[in-house]
Amino acid sequence: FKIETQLRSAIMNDDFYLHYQPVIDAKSKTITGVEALIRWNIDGDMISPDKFIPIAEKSRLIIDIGKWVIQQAIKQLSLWNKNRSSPLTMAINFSSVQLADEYLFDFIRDCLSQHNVAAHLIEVELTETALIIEPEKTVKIIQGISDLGCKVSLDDFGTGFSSLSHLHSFPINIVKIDRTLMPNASSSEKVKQLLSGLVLMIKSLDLQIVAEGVETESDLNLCVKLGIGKIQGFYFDKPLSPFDLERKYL
Ligand code: G
Ligand code: G
Ligand code: MN
Ligand code: NA
Repeated sequence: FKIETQLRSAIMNDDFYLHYQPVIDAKSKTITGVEALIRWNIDGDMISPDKFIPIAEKSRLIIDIGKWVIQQAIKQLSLWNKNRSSPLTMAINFSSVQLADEYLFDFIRDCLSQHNVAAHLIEVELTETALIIEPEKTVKIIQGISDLGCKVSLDDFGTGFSSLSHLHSFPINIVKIDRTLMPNASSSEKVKQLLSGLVLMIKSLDLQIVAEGVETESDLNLCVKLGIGKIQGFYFDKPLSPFDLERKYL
């Protein structure tokens, strides 16, 4: 399988890189952190992670790719936080396959200590798909991540397998509301009602909320009105190279 072979050599040759999307405080409109998103070019063409991550998962190459992402993101965060009075947070996407790696905790702990980064600044993003595969085992793993001091985010909430039980049966800290729940010009009042109800519910559980896919000023105003704490989306910026993120935000 060609792309699998290419993935293997990309790991060897250090061909991946990370872009970072700013996460913005809804009230102050200042940056509070970033989400790391992997990028890969072959011969100048960008291959979307939506395309290669599933292949990397099937072949378990995602374990090594994931380690590279963790290491790189923590190193970058350490550099950015050197000169800051309020440290940035770093959200990192995790695949369910990575959770099966028994050395994951040790690896994260070693990276944090090597780069002198506080665990509470790291947000491990999991999707609900990851939670439903082996729930009992997954609760223990998430608890382990929590015990390291890292935060746990439930990503893409409101899509696919969304179940409200996930909000209380897993030790999570943050809910990221999927961009499909952000109203756009053509969406009905019902979408806003749904979002509003969802936000109330998540807040009643004392979980932090990040709204994804905020693309317009009206999305932003709605989020502020609903009391959503943090915003991510094209209204502020797409995922940026470290150079561009520094130039625009730091
Ligand atoms: O950045 P972009 O919209 O292209 O990301 C597409 C998808 O790929 C998103 O669902 C995102 O969560 C996933 N993704 C991006 N980077 C990583 C990564 O480092 N690890 C994993 N497991 N998924 C990632
Ligand atoms: O699944 P996950 O939330 O990890 O995916 C994040 C991806 O969503 C990023 O790769 C980014 O390209 C994409 N994204 C971020 N903000 C927006 C937005 O405002 N609109 C749209 N359509 N996509 C976004
Ligand atoms: Mn994510
Ligand atoms: Na998401």
